Amino acid sequence: IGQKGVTVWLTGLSASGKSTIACALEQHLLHLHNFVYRLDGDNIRFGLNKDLGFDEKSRNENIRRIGEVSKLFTDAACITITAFISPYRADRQLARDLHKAASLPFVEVFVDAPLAVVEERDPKGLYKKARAGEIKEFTGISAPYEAPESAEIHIKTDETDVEGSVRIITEYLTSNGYI
Ligand code: GGZ
Repeated sequence: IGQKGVTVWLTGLSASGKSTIACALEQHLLHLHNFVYRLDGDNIRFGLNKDLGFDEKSRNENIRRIGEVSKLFTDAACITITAFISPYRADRQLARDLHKAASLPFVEVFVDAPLAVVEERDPKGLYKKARAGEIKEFTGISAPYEAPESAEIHIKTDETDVEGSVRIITEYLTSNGYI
């Protein structure tokens, strides 16, 4: 097989579109006959990381473990797509450094939507609950989101649809020789 691995690290607020883009990207790359694995809350926060909550230390550890796991998948020549808020710059940098130390490529994708937009979307009613104080330390409301300053890819999901987002990421992966 010719495929080399790459980690595609999506970061952004809750309801910014990370999971939707990750699923669509996974499908697209599978159709192109790539090995792909997607890490998200469903297979990580309910399994490996079910001991972790949403305080700052727990999020640090959540992202540290996800960085290590994505490194392993990518080392196994997989296209690894991660979809976590990963709100702290230092945590994303640590995940990037882990890959760098293993000479594995890491592509950070800022899935960007203004707070007003994600709060309006509020598909699970979490922002409403956070505003009411029913959820503590909610990202964007009562916990920080440190936006990337030099992500490889920046997608504004209030201006770009899912297909457009998948195209932007796929073109980046193609032009850099990852797929
Ligand atoms: C942010 C929270 C919180 C708090 C529960 N803050 O939109 P969702 O529901 O389906 O995705 C969010 C998910 C965030 O988990 P991550 O592992 O991506 O977070 S981090 O990278 O910061 O560790 C949201 C839900 O969990 N959720 N409580 N307080 N999001």
